[in-house]
Amino acid sequence: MTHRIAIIPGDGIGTEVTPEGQRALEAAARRFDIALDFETFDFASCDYYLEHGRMLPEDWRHTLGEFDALFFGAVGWPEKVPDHVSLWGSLLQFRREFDQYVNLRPCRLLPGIKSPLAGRKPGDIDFYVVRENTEGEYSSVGGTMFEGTDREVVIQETVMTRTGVDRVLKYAFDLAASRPRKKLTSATKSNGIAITMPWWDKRVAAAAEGYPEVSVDQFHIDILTANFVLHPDWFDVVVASNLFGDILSDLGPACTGTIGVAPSANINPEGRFPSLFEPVHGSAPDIAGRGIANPIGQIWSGAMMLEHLGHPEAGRTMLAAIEAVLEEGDERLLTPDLGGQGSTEALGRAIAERIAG
Ligand code: GGG
Repeated sequence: MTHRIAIIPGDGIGTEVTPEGQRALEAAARRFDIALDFETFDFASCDYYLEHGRMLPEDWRHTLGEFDALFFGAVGWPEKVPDHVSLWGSLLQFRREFDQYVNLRPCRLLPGIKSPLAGRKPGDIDFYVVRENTEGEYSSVGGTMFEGTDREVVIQETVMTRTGVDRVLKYAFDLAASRPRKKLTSATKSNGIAITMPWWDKRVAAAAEGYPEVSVDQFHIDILTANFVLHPDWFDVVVASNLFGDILSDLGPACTGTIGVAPSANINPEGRFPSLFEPVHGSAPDIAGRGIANPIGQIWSGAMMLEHLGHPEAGRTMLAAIEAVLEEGDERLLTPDLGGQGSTEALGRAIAERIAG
């Protein structure tokens, strides 16, 4: 069976790291005899917007819906297109229309990387952020009145549905139950956000009844961010609303040395639509075009994609190759965020060679 993969590089360093992700995937495919068929698209980028007046072609749902998975780079270049236009016009459309309601973001201190948190070593930081990915604070419900006057009013509603929240909680509890520590932490703010968040807490408590083996705690988001920095070893699976999950899944990888290595999977667990795999980092226009972006987040996202497509050994091999190259610590290969002088391509090639075996 051939897996059809749509590659959507997007903007900035997305166009530099996706080829390295593809190189690594091709190496894994050769080694494990997996048939992958790639097609690359130029839409979901600000340059496409400047040419066409929109981020996506009209028939994008049909075009991308035919693929088994989407391999995405990054979106956003605020000097070309306002960020909310580029994000809402592309990535958020994919997540919503393809019902990718779980955003799974591993946060792990890899060997060879120095955590900015004193004394932490690999094994000390190893948890998942499970981010609700289709509703919550990322809502298009709201509006503006009296725009540009002293009476200007701006409203944006948070939208939480029982279906939407319960299904992501189920995913997070299932994940926690499958892990040795069996621990789930919920991100809340029910003291200040006094309608949606107490309700979120109630849905967590209701879901917990089905998982007596999972120990559950919760923190308000403010102290939770502090605890990510002070006690990252406390966490196993952290479940959060869309906005809280977005913040936590940048902070978590920052605690592991660099956001450049962090992967993510935007999953439609039922498999009705293609899932999307992308690094957590954005398009980084400040370093785009210099060939120094870290490709590991993209390559690790490729490993998650192969696991999702039913090839766990290939995924594990890709991650082991990343770890081996990091552990060797050759500064000529490591990108500047890892303390080296290497390039995106040099690091990508080194990892692909390891994957090839
Ligand atoms: N590869 C991730 C990416 O392009 N991120 C851009 C961004 O701003 N994302 C916000 C989000 O994930 O909600």
